[in-house]
Amino acid sequence: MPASELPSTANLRPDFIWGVSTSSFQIEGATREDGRGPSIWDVYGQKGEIKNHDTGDVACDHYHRYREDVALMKLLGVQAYRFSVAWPRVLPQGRGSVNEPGLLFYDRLIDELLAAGIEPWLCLYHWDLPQALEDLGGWMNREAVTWFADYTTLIATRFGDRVKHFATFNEPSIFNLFSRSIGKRDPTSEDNLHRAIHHVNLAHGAAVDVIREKVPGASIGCIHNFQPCWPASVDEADAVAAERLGTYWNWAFPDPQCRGEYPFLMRPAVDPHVQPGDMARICRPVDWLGLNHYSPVYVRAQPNSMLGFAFGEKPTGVPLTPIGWPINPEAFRDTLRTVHEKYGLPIYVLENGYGSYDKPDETGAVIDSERIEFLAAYVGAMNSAAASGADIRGYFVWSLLDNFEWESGYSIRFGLTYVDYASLRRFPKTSFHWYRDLIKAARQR
Ligand code: GCO
Repeated sequence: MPASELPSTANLRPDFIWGVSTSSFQIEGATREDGRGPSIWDVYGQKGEIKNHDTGDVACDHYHRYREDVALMKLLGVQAYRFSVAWPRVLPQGRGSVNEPGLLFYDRLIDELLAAGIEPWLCLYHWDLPQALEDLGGWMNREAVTWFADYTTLIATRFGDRVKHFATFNEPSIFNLFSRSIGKRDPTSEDNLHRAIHHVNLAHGAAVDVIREKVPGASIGCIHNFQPCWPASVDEADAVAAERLGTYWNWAFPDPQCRGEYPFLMRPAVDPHVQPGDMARICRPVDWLGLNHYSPVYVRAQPNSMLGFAFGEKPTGVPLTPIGWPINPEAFRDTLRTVHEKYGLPIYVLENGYGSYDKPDETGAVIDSERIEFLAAYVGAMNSAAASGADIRGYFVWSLLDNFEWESGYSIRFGLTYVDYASLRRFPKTSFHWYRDLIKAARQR
């Protein structure tokens, strides 16, 4: 599809929501300002382990530039903005004393969004666990359920008068499967993995109950990364590894949260951590499923590793983004259909985007036609999924801004807006203008 052409959105609901997404650690900076405590990603970055020794200390300086960023969202014409609260900014030790300046930042951000006519979608946890809680075992400690419920009480009580859309977690499967690399700890045992998975599911259920009690009319969900896991070869061992990873990547959280049971494949390993009544504590009624999707995952068997898998080679000829992620809009369409059929809940696509190494041209413009082609193809695929009955209610691009891309630091750019990290100036890319035109056209239908 030529970059300038807009995909069809004819099968999307008239009240479909167009948005953009970010997360606290990836854009805020000000990691040591106004009483914020350290998170596990601050500590990990201070060890120099992240590419180019990058850290989240400054990031996009959103903490000071949030008004400018809300103005960018208004220019885009988005109806909603998904952000996350940095737990250690409001509870520096993760529990106990509250940091008022931290709460005031989110008050200001939420008020600025509402004044701009943009709906705040608040995610409670996007990976920046307070280090003080990690030191007590983090998600491997069942106490984390209480810590998270208390944190949720603080947030729901403070912001529930203005925020009505809450996500408990961002991508619980991803931070459980891969966060073991944080701090380069030796891969922890599979038993610890299943312990953490279960406690995060319990924390989700506890948070849903808190929000239901504190915020009348709240709309609550959890944001999952759903991506098909395919064997990298025809070897049976790779097929087994792909099936195993797919279970943990896609179903280890939505199954207990929405169906009250773990997938069969993981029950022998997780059951030892399940106490009487736990599954009912986890399976609390939610209003929607958040769906993050980028690409299918190719898997190979890796004996003597946690869960026995590794990422496999992509088959030759598979189109890839500059950062090596397969481009497959049909996989996105099929994933939307599968999730709809499996859970029957409204779906909001809360992350979809294109990672690249964008650079300004000699005129200073950032022309990202490949990102436009990617987004057009994926929006078209989403429209097809809706045509076949998937109840899709929103699409949020990842991301508003170039930002801190975890282990890759600032080397990879996902933004509709280019961030010059030296000056912190923002420059809308051509995809920014394209997305603005898409939203305008879709909303005029
Ligand atoms: C994720 C996270 C985001 C990433 C984005 C690009 O899915 O990993 O939610 O924080 O930055 O997906 O990798």
